[in-house]
Amino acid sequence: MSIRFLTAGDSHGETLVGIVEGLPAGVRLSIREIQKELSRRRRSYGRSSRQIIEGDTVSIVSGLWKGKTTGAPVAILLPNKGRTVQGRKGGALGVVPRPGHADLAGCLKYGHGDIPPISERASARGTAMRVAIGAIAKTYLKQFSIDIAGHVLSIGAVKAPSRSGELPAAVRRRTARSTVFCADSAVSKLMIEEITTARTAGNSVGGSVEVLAGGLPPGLGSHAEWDRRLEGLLSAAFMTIPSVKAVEIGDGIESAARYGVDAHDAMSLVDGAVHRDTNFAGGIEGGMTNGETVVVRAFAKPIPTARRRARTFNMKTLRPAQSPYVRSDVCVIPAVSVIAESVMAWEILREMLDKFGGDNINDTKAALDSYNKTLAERFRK
Ligand code: EPS
Repeated sequence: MSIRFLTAGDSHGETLVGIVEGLPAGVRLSIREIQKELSRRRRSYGRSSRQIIEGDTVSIVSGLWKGKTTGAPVAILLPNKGRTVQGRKGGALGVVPRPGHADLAGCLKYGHGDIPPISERASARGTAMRVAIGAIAKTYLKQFSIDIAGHVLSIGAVKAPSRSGELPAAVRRRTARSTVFCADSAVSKLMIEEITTARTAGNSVGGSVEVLAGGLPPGLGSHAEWDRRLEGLLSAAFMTIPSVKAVEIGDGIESAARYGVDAHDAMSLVDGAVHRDTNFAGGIEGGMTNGETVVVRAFAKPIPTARRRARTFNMKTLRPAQSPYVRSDVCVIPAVSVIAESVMAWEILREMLDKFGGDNINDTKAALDSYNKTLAERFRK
């Protein structure tokens, strides 16, 4: 079966819950590794005081035997410490819909008079569980020597260069030194200034991230049916990250302005292996990985909550109102880079398991080894 996951939980409710089904048995999961990823998501310049309150202490309550996966569903708990916020109980937050949030559309769709039943679930707090599940996916991908790294490409008007030609491990080393997860130290400083400027103005700021997945075998995804094309699956998944409004695969945007042959990655055979000088395609051709690094960029709007209020109305009095404010992040783009890594890890793991199968991880590895052997012989004289 294909892997799948479900999440439940509210921003200020008792706990976030995750259930992952279909993972092959025999892989050791480390709470420490999951915890590390959760703290990367939480700790970057520009986050709100809520992130100091949250410790993100994760536990796995089923699906493991002696620390290794059993093949049964893995259930994850991530309790919230920041359980109270004005508005969960009532007040302006309860009846004044904030532009840019799910508040208005959700209340209209589900027929609620109060906003919290919508805003609590729509909250980006839910991305903590996506990152916990992504950490599990990364642990599986390590078994296949697949590595994923994200970095911040831009914050507001400040831009860093793409790292699409580099190995994920090199990008990870560089971003680890930056409080905004930018791989370029000079640009990193400018990004910090950009966030400080937005904060001083009582505003928020958006930006973009780039995620690289290296070590992928060719042939993940398929050209055979529209809904199996990997570009589509990845774009859809990246677009589910809160605030993300656009996705680019490889040099998609620049390619639109190039002429035919110049927009594609010429190939040659070097000692029986396919070699390319460029990777405009972002590692995907015809809906399938081609063996090059997969490159996805995601563009996120500034988060809608800020000290500077927006014009809206009160759903009870029907009078004009200012959007309510308690606290907020100024910039979540570094966190988006971590969430985006998790999204990429999950999508790639699902494709790997769809192609290579296996109820035990050793079955999956054996199928991958056999495929790799066939490929290695393919263009040998
Ligand atoms: C969020 C509002 C804020 C964010 C939250 C997402 O929470 P609060 O209302 O408690 O200040 O901090 O994000 C997280 C808690 C998180 O862990 O990312 C929202 O409305 O989406």
